[in-house]
Amino acid sequence: MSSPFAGKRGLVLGVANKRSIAWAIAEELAGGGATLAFTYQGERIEKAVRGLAEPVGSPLVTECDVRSDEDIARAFSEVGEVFDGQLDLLVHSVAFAAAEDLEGRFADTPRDRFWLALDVSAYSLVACARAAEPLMEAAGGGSIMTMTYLGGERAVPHYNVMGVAKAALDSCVQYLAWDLGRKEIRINAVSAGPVRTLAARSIPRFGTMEEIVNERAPLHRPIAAADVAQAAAYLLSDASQNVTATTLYVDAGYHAMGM
Ligand code: NAD
Ligand code: 0WE
Repeated sequence: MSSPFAGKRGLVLGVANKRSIAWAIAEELAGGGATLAFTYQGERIEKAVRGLAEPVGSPLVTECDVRSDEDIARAFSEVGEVFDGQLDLLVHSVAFAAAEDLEGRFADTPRDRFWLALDVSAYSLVACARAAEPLMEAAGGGSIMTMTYLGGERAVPHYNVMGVAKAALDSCVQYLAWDLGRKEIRINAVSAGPVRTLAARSIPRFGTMEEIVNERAPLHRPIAAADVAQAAAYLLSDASQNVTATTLYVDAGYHAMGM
């Protein structure tokens, strides 16, 4: 099984740089023989994403701000063009909350920034799944995965509005699984422990959080993006053909602990 993704066509949302979880997943898929299109948010990171996508032979790198219905429609139409109207795999690895809402009190989150976090981090999955649906149906089915975090199920200090967004995202996975199941489209989530990405490094006290997990998780070790990528690859591959609407934890077992 050296080429589990041979002949598969995928779209990856959420690469910002080489440390992005989305990039680790892309490397795993491309290594398994998949052909991948990429979207990026904003000109600031375009060069980095093009630089990563080119060596893996990507036929498409295009801008997509997930807050924009027009961007999503254009990006998926371009994907349809390069992949003959078909798509097998979709990786959604996108989240955003205003930095000031990831410190201080959740109770102080203003209305506009509450909706911003839910728009980018949860609704975007619904919009992208809907846009992928006809392409995956044409391919005879497909597999979608997204990235979630324990902070959507329990209160993790400072995760705040992102936790509420992940709770919504987790629920979206379940409702989308029901809608898309009849079309042989599966959708699942990977719940990762703290991974040192760009988004993570800018979070105050991220180091302390990693230490807590290393001390309390059954496996007492940190999580690498590559570990997450292998779990994602399983959920995207035919090896998980009867698995949908689930969450796979890649957190060294931390989620099972009560203290
Ligand atoms: P990252 O910063 O590399 O990835 C986040 C991505 O979201 C970036 O590529 C960014 O461009 C994109 N994004 C933000 N706003 C967007 C918008 N409006 N339109 C389009 N794209 C937008 O960080 P990451 O840690 O790789 O995060 C990827 C996913 O993994 C997120 O859903 C995050 O919540 C989740 N996650 C991360 C960790 C962790 O510890 N790093 C743990 C569990 C889950
Ligand atoms: O989902 C995440 C982080 C996502 C994220 C990160 C940022 C940093 C930069 C969303 N929005 C932003 N906005 C920015 O301006 N994780 C699971 C990693 C994470 O973030 C935390 C965590 C963990 C774990 C924030 C507080 C507490 C724990």
